[in-house]
Amino acid sequence: MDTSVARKTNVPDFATAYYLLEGLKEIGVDYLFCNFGTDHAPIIDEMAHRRRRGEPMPTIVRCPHENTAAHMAAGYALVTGRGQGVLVHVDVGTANTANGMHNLFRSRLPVLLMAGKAPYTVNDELVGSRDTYVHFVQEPFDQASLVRPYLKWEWTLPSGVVVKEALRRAVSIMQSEPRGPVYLMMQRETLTQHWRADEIRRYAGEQFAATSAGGADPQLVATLAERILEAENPILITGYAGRHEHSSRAIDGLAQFAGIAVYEANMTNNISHDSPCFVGFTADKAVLEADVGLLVDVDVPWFPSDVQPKDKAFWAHIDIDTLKPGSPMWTFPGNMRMQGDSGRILDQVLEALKAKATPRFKEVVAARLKRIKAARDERIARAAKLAADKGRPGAINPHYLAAELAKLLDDQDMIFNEGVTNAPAVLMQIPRRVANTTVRAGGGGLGWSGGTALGAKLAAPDRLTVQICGDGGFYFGNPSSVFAVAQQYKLPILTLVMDNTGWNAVKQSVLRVYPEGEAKSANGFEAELAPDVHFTKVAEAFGAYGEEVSDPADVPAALARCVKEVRDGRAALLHARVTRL
Ligand SMILES: Cc1ncc(C[n+]2csc(CCOP(=O)(O)OP(=O)(O)O)c2C)c(N)n1
Ligand SMILES: [Mg+2]
Repeated sequence: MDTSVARKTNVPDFATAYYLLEGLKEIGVDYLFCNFGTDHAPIIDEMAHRRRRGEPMPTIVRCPHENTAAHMAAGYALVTGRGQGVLVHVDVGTANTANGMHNLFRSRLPVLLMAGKAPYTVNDELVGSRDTYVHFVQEPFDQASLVRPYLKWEWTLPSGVVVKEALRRAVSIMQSEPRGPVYLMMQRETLTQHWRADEIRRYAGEQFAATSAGGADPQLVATLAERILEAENPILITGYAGRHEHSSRAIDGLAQFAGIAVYEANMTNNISHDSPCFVGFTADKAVLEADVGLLVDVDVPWFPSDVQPKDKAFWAHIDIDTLKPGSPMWTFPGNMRMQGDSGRILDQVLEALKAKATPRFKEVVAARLKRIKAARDERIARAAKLAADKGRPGAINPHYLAAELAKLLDDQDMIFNEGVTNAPAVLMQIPRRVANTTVRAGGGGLGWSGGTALGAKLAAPDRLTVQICGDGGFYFGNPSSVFAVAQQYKLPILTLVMDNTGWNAVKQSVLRVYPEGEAKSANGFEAELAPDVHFTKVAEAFGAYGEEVSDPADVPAALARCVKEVRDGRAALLHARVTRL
């Protein structure tokens, strides 16, 4: 409501929530993924107000579950690099985003999480005072503690007069590398406060750039170039450099110039899998032999319980996040650590190397590239052999299933690989040419792939976005909420459920710790879930296309039908009965 008349001034006067919506749009929040409650009454009223006045505000995407909202923001940020808004209900809605905040934080993806707080007035002193039961029970002492381990910044808006300042601060922090979630809480009485438009400070958008990451100290660069010149077995392991196109190009360029074998560790694909230097997803054997190693934007390059690098090896750690301040324990080697933009740093290294390269170095590199090619050929042959076994009826081989899906995908299509124990088959059988098109979560909170595929689809409508999950992951993802959003907002995604009848990862973990234990003797791994379920019905309930496949012979046609449905605009789910746990 415009109360300027009542206050005898020509300057219009609006509620804080009005400026909040305006400010969000100004900082580049085009979408608000929302799950509403009583705390949002002022915001919902101002949405209608701004709409009536024809004024810009973020597009609202209503998500039946917060898990979908949080992960849609993840998918959108993965594609665009831009954090969006997630608006949830006080402490309870925040709690429901905790799994998502964990995943976004560990994936270094930006998001502005916002929640109301229970009103603080109880006697109707102010507009927005407590007026219902839940307002008396939804006020914990420390609401932010529900997600604090996964935040870069948090604040409770103290007054509407600083709402735009608060948003500027939030966006500067979430967009600065390493990116991640920020959290703003707002009480109803603050959101209903009125302020004259000239009391709200305006900002030029361009004055709030994120902090940009730079290159490295030239002396360290020179030392690393020397090491690479002398190396016999240099390797490079990367996890998330491929989120930036220039880093992907820099890795491939350096690797090809210096004959460096490139391995990928979680979370995305970083260089073209057609690159002559790309050799796979497990560096274990190479780590044992490497004399020079580059860890580039990576969280877990190998498992130290499986493999230890040589004592005399030289490791350069080049990362946007060398310190890993979010991890109490991080012990991977670094004879030098260079924090910054990996693409810029690797370009510096390549330049230094080119200046120093001798004819002898070029000969060594040529020989090394031959060895790398042999390792590549061996890996590709192994993958083909694994895919050739189609499995049996009721036990489709995941390698074959994934290889058949690969035939239907374009280079720009995106895979969200939550295959858990079948994730390696997906990686191996679906080689990607474009960086950042096959993604796993940086975190470990299951239930992310559906929402993330939806958010990516919203950001890239021309791409096919594919959710691949296990039967366990399917449940965690609140699939009814995912398919409801797919239907309501016309975001067709492809869901492939690899159903092995339960939690194979749980069974395998017991076997790793107790290879000959009680659980094994009794064949009691507490891992089986309900048998003979029909996940297609969940999709069908929301107008999506669903198919079940259990005979390997039917896989190619079933996949083709599902992909066609999605490309034609309707979400589809293929429930595949794969090798049982
Ligand atoms: C939110 C959450 N709860 C529990 C786990 C522990 N967990 C890790 S893998 C896994 C089993 C997943 O089952 P499924 O998706 O079917 O994959 P499978 O292990 O069968 O390959 C579980 C329960 C987790 N990672 N995240
Ligand atoms: Mg399973």
